[in-house]
Amino acid sequence: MSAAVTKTTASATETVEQFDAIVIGAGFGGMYMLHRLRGLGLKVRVYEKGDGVGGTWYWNRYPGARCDVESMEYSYSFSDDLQQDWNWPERYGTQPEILRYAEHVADRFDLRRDIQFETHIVSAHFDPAETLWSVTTDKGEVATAPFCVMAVGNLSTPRVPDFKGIEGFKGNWYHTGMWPHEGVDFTGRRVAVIGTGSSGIQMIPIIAGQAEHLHVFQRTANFCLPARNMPLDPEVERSHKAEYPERRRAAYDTPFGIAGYPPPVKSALEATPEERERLYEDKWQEGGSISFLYAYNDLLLNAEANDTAAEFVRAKIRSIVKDPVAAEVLSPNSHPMGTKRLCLDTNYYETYNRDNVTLVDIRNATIEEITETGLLADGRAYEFDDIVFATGFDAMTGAMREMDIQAGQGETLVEKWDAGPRTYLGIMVAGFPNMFMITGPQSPGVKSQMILSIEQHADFIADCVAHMREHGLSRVEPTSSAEVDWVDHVNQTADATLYPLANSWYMGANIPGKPRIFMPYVGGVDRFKRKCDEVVARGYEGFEMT
Ligand code: N01
Repeated sequence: MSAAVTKTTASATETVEQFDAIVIGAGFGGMYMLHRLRGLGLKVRVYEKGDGVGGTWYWNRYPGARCDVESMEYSYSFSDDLQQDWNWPERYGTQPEILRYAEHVADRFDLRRDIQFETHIVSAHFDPAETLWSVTTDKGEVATAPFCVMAVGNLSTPRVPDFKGIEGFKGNWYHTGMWPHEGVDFTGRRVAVIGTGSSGIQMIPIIAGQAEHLHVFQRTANFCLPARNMPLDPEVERSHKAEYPERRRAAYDTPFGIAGYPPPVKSALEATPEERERLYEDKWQEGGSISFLYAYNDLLLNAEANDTAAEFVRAKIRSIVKDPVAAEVLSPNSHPMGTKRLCLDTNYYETYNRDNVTLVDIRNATIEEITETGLLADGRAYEFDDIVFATGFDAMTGAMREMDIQAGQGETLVEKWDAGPRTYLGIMVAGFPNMFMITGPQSPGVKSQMILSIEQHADFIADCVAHMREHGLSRVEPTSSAEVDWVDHVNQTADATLYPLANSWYMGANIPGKPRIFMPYVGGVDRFKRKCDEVVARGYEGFEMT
């Protein structure tokens, strides 16, 4: 049911649009949520900041942007016709291909008619008396609905560090997560890239091929594995498609939500050095990160085991990069391998053998300021035409913390999450009834094949809404004790691994002042899905429905 009512307040007459559900964000999460809720007969409005669908793949248009999950996996499973019809040309999808896919899905399922583009939600307030969420847009429009779903993305709040002097820079500057739609040609230009995470590592080889000179400012060396991208073999595609439904089901029984990799059964420390070398070499040649992390069962649990893999990669770097000083700087030694997101590269280390590329080690120095003509780091002035910030995102909680979210007289979400996110299953927050999150903090989202987790969460949410409607219930909220238990479980699970040892965005460590707490659930998609299924089987255990 939907309607528009006109309210007269002291200051103005405002039209309030009414829906059954409001979804914020039209990336892969918001699109599928819309499809599911509409399937229940609900009148849904999706609000999207961009002027098109696709979320991450709409914004991150930097050169070389490509998914690090294989294209046959990184796609929706909810429609077999869709997955059979769509053809991915390469092993890993490029940003333009994935965006085309998102647009195709939007058209194929007629999603656009319920999406309001170029609209940023600034606040979401819950009225307990009416059991209604009321959202306000940046244009001052107001809409209400009993249910509100945050499909705002985990890496959707780009972070440009507040470098002194940035406003005075006379050249151009860019952030990977806000890339100009028309693209950027760096031919013949003097360019700086700041940051060597997944985004930086993908773009550096391409910018190096265009620029007159490229300086890369590296604060922390990352572990990169070869992607080994290639055209998708038609036979691989055919056999994968023939088994799609079974493969998708099997993916839910794996930690990362990707089937087809036999789970490791042995510790790295049980293998001889020669055995390990052979296995790591095979994985290196195969390309991709899952296969490598699956070499042994304790690479993310035991520091000594991890170091065998880390040393293998460091030796590879030394063998590829000709300048021994640069090789040393590029060799990660401040965190266990895999505790920051592993990067997949194409010619990344080789790029440092080019004459027009200079690596600047800022591990023990900061970028002091951006000047009119470049930047000052470690007391030295550098001059550039263009500066590219590949400095990442206020991850996992950034987009929701930017919004004014409150429910009645209680804490705002920002206050509630002051010491780090607290959720039940990464799907709901106690004290915020009828507000759901897709792949929120404390879910396995970012540690899994995202689209699979998105579908699982959106299905959980849609099924919950359907259950409530069927039983005449209007309000759902996790109990405080279920939330406390889940937060404890998420923390204990992370603490049993090496993950908290890295200063990663998983820990909030890239944002000054952000609480340091490991935010994703690393118990695996398999355990998480089982837990969610049990919760439902036990009548939505841990949720209070009235
Ligand atoms: O961001 P990041 P990203 N001065 O946070 C450095 C996904 N993704 O956009 O490590 C100097 O990883 C920072 O240094 P440090 C993927 O999940 C996926 O690259 O904090 N340097 C780091 O080197 C990924 O993990 C794909 O010491 C500063 C870099 O900037 C996530 O998005 C592709 C700095 C930021 O790295 C984020 O990746 C791209 C400062 N003040 C992204 N501040 C694929 O699917 C930050 N840095 C392949």
